[in-house]
Amino acid sequence: MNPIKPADGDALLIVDVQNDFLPGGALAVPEGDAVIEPLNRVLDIFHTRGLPIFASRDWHPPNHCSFRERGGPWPPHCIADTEGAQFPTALKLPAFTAIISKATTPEKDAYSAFEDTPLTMQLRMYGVKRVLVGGLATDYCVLNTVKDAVKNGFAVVLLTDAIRAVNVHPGDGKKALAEMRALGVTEAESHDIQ
Ligand code: VGL
Ligand code: ZN
Repeated sequence: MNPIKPADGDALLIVDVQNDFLPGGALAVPEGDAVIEPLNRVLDIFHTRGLPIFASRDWHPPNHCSFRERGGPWPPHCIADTEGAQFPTALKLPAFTAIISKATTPEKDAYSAFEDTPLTMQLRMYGVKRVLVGGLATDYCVLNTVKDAVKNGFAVVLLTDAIRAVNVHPGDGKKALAEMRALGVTEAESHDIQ
């Protein structure tokens, strides 16, 4: 693979790497914890170069419409200010990481980190042209975040070893990957980021 050398105009965007999406969590993504090591590798590069780092988080109220007791598809997860909503301590986020909270109101869900958040504005303020994306889950929040990134005019590098799928329906992760490929997204592994 071609090496990618992050520089001015690049940002790292980590999607929803939160305790509830890791093994043992309320909405565990199979092998969700496997994204941490590759993300830490890329985090270190961005941190060292002083490049912008964004981390989105699912940040639901306790009565969120996506929860089963309200007829939604998911068990309660990532309730604001709970342990399950925290970033895992193993993920080495620098202090200046810009945190993007999403799906924060009871009546609306949002899979994309761009939906009802200031992310586009903040990326533009930093002069970002390209985002490197990793996180959870490939078939939900990563997919929808990548689609919106492309829609909003950003080039996307998908960190393929730093994503994992829920796969509620077998093959969802592969389908999501194909959908992102069709948008012209570049794929790279964390080791290709230099
Ligand atoms: C997500 C399901 C429900 C995600 C969030 O971050 O991919 N998936 N809420
Ligand atoms: Zn959610």
